[in-house]
Amino acid sequence: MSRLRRALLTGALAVLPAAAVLLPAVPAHASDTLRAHAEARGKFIGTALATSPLAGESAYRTIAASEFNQITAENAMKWDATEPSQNQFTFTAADQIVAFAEANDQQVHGHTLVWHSQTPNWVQNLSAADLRSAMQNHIARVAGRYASNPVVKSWDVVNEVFDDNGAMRNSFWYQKLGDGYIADAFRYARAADPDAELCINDYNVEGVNAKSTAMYNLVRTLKAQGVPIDCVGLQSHLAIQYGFPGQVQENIQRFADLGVNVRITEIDIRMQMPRDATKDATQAAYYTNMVKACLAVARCTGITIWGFTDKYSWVPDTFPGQGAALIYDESYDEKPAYTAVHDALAGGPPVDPTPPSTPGRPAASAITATGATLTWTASTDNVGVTGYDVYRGTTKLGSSTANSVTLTGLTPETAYTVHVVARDAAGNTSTASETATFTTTAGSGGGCTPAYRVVNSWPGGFQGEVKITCSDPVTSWRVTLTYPESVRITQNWSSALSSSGTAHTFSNAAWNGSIPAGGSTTFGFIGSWNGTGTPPAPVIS
Ligand code: 9MR
Repeated sequence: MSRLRRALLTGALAVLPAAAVLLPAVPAHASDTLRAHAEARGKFIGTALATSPLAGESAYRTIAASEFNQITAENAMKWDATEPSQNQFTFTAADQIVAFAEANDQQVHGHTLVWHSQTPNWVQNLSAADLRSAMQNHIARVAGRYASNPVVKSWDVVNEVFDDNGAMRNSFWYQKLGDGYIADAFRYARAADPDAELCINDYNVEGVNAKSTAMYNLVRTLKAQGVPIDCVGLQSHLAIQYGFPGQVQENIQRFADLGVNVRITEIDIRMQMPRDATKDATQAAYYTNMVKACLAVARCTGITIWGFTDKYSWVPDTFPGQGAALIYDESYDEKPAYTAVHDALAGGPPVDPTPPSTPGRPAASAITATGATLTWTASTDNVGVTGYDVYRGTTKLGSSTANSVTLTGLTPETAYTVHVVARDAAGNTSTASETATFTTTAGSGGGCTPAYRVVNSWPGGFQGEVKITCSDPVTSWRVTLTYPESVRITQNWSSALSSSGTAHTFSNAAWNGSIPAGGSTTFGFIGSWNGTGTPPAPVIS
């Protein structure tokens, strides 16, 4: 029986005044609510709220108040709600959400400042210069309104800027302002609310794929440029018929390693209707996986479910025949998905807040044209060090569970300045070690010839391939493809990729460095470019 049902039967809700909109939070120690368990783990568990049931249904309010410690407005803070006509701001609905959160000791995530959807026509019809100043004004007024409100802690500054293949979405923002609108939006948001956590948010970026890699590269670039970005939102609109995304925890961790927080911002997991026990169990397992992936990474701050009851969900309207995506059914009864989220939050050891100590400065030995061994003084940790990562700047060159690693695939006659970071099982990372610099030796021939071809292309993208044939045996190889500025490499295989500006250097993966005399090996990649027809040819070196 649901907690709400029990409360109704025992008359606990009868003491509420009929018109009560705001309920006090349930103290964590007095219940086993989702929020109590999340708080014990140092995470938030949130829900998106719709203003109409919030005003009209006590069951909706009771669960929203008691089970969650974080709130996102499902629609009330979007541009069409807050600035339907230029410079005419309305905050009635947004303020209701914030007031509910204040009354129930919940944090609010603002959603969303700059998006191509739910943005009025008047915005879309502006000239480039007017659009930029309208964006600045909108961010200043909307984020600025809540800047001094302690419950409004974070904002989705830009939403859904990518296509699924990793290219920039060709939205009216991009068409008129180019991709610089993203950095501008973050700078305007920081100016409007210096203390808020500022996020980029998107869907289909939960696992490691072309789109999440494009997002990763953008965040890395923005950080390198000093743009104030603090967080990445993985929406997580999943469907059981499409399978669970691959490498979710690894994906969260790689963003965390860039020095940004990660949040699951809009999770729901839909199915083909009707529900049955098997589908419910699969859905529950997917919820478990997502919650556990977030719990496993210290910088993943929490999980927001996109609503909580199947009575109110965007899914059936958008995907006819699909639904039942949330953790309560239409009668506010808990589903197996509720238990899954609950048990994942409740299970496991408590949060470990302590990172490992700083590793010693690495010492290089066995330096060759393409490799070197690094050794350093081990870190210590209150629970245990689980591994080390070696970086050159922000590029990870290698990982190891011990305090030594052999790097491969390096470039001959090149200076490498490297540092080491230690991590523990909770995903905490140490501060960086002092750097060490070594220079690889000159390479030896091998008589290798790269043969490049485009395997397949489509508007805005192509699949490329390089076959390397060597007359002498080699134990490592590398090929640099220099494309025009418009080309991005979004995915590669059978190779390691290091990009510097327009030069993309592919080197061997761990398993295909050795090519015998007369032998060959092939690697491939996906490129995107903002054109049609024949993809641009690279200069090969
Ligand atoms: O759930 C929202 C729905 O009520 C709106 O009609 C819809 C309009 O585009 O937006 C839904 O929320 C979206 C969110 O703002 C951004 N990510 C995808 C969500 C589901 O479409």
